[in-house]
Amino acid sequence: NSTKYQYDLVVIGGGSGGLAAAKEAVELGAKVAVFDYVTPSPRGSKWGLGGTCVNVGCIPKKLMHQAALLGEAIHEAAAFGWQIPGEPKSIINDWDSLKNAVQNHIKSVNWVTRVELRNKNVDYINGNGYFKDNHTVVGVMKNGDEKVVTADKIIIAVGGRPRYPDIPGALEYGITSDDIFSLDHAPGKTLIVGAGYIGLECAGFLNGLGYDATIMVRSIVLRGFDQQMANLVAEEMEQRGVHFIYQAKPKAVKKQDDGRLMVHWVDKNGEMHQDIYDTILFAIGREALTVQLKPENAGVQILQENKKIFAENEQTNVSNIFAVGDVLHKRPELTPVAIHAGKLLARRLFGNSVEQMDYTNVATTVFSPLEYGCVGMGEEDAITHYGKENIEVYHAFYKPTEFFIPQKNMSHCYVKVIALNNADERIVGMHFIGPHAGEVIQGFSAAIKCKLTFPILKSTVGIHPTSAEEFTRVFITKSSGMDPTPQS
Ligand code: FAD
Ligand code: NA7
Repeated sequence: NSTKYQYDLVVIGGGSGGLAAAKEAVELGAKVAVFDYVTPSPRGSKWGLGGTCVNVGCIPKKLMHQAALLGEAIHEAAAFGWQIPGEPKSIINDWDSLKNAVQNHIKSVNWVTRVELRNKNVDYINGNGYFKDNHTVVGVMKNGDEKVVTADKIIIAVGGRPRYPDIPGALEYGITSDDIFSLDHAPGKTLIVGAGYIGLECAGFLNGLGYDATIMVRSIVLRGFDQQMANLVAEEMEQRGVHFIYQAKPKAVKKQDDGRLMVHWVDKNGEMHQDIYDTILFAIGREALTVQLKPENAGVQILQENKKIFAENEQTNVSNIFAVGDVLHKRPELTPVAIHAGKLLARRLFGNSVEQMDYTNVATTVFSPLEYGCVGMGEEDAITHYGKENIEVYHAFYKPTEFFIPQKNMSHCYVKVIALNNADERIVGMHFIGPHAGEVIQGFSAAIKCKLTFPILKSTVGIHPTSAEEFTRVFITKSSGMDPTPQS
């Protein structure tokens, strides 16, 4: 332990990445403090320790997605012989119960997290941290007091918060993912602005819960993802009743006398439109919380374009200051990425490890009503990277067994495998749309790490009857022009 400073390590930000790094460092004998502070959202939402994922991200999102899937299951159950008392409702009766159940789960996680830090002897400081110099962090506490600590090493893990568009009424009347999971009234007819994965997921569960949901798309759906898959996800959502307004930008939000919101928007031809909603949710991307850190006091450089930090091997331009998680430039904004990078960084700093984080081939899933999981490259990226002539795309539409009896729409259940067409036929991308996509794709991401090739995939015996087995059966190449729809 260094004696020059109070702590060996101070972590600013108690979310996925920061907590993982802090817990690992303390296990390795370091003296550690974590600052975590949540500035209330413009609508006043606030939450406890644990960061975005636990409080306003992955966890509440997955729970609301699950609530929506259950609504779907109730309707299907009758086809399987279940007698459901009364008419199945097409809208959730009780938003409050759902919201409270979700919030209670979150509060229990907040509490467990605090206890865990205490048990591990990590000092938790509920203060808004900023740099005084490259070894000193000041935390502004709720009552305005300042707590000053010094540390040998500092990790920035402050994550980000949703952005608002710069249009009249947006900040005043709009909400974001920071508010939806704790909303104290049912959202009603909702406009979701932004067609990234957060926008799609929110629209998907709101529609599944029975609320009228519309997505306003500025350009394309799911930028950065394989566009064929993205469009299949959107088509399926549209068939389930989500409305899409394409090529449009919001211009103003006004509150009417009856409390509802009038949204004005402009289409690609410059024509103005308007409609009335109960809720408007902005999901137009997130902003890293770096400026508030006063990084200039420590000499830490942030990128002008997006306020993120470029940190090769998680080390910033200041040698004793590091960064993990969503604040990192050009790294996937995902919880397991932040956790893994945080752990490995702590092991390098305090445990003589040399293992670096591998940010390639990280699997992810969009929890849209029909889920989309993928690992590796999309078709467009593979073509750009390897050239169209050097890849082969295998694909198939398929029919999940559990969809037959309730006669669910199967037209968007689809798998795609992208492989190199050289000697070893290494697989560079796998894409799956269907039920439980995350569960399906996780194992394949380990296979890709083991350099999975197309012949090995073909020689893998499937598990019948599952949707995942479709990956082992895929044989139709796009270049053959053969019909990829099931022939039986
Ligand atoms: P965070 O978890 O955001 O933690 C940062 C913490 O630092 C916060 O508590 C913040 O309040 C605090 N803080 C900020 N500034 C300061 C300061 N100056 N002083 C003290 N404390 C400060 N990822 C997935 O892998 N799967 C998903 O399904 C998924 N779904 C998501 C759904 C939504 C709606 C959202 C918004 C995100 C989702 N994510 C998902 C992304 C995931 O939540 C993030 O990638 C992850 O939380 C990033 O972790 P982090 O440690 O970088 O930051
Ligand atoms: P993303 O993935 O950055 O997507 C933002 C979406 O919002 C995207 O469809 C954008 O369209 C759209 N957008 C951005 N700015 C505007 C404005 N001003 N008006 C209308 N629409 C806009 O953000 P998410 O919130 O889904 O996710 C945030 C991150 O969390 C994401 O990077 C994940 O990795 C984790 P565009 O395609 O730019 O035209």
